[in-house]
Amino acid sequence: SLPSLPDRLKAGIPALAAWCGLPEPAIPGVLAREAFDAVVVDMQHGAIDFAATVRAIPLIAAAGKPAMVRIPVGDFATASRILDAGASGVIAPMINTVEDAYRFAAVMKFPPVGERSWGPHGALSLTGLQPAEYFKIGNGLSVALAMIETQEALAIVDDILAVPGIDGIFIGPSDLSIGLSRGKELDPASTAVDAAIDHALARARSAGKFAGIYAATGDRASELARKGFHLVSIASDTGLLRAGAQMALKAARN
Ligand code: 3PY
Ligand code: MG
Repeated sequence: SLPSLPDRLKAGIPALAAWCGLPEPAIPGVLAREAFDAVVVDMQHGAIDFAATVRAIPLIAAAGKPAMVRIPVGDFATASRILDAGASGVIAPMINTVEDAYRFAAVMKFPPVGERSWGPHGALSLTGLQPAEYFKIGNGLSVALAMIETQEALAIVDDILAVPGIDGIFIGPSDLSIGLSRGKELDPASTAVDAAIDHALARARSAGKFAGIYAATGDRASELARKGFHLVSIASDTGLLRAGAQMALKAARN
């Protein structure tokens, strides 16, 4: 059976996720065996395609970890297919209007909440559930996280959080930094971004929904986790490879 991502996010200890974009399903499979609480496959900025993402999901699940996928901007049809494959969560980038949030929720949840179409073949084999059972509890098995990463989204974060079927938000500090500075800088830990992060986190918590955020390093993740996030991503596959290579080279040349 699949580990429950909603239960893990409610645990009171932030879930720490690996972030993978290299076009090879074995990489999330390998990282899932480390002490991460979840693994995210990034189809927005990663080079990984749909077929490889779908192959990564059972590898992550086999390590006992929930698989999450970030879809490309506006590619809501893919969100549904990712759930069919057995993912436990989908992160949708650039949710900037209430309409975007409704469209995302629609593909993530079966009626009466949304309009998700039936066909969860991979999810049935991973969960071991019968179709009728999966239909009954499916909406609660996975989480829909709407990315808040623009000034527009920040201004309507309460409205996005209020959309039925949206389980929470996921903050993108880099795009937020670009947006809040009106294109003048990229500083995902600026004072302005930090204020926006605190605001969005507080709104999500007061709505009783989940809040996640992207961190590029373990140190930043530790700072953000202490603020009360349910989910913090740390360390991309590329970043880990480069850091590991640099560490080994440094040691070898010492
Ligand atoms: C951002 O910081 O904008 C993100 O989308 C995280 O990858
Ligand atoms: Mg972004």
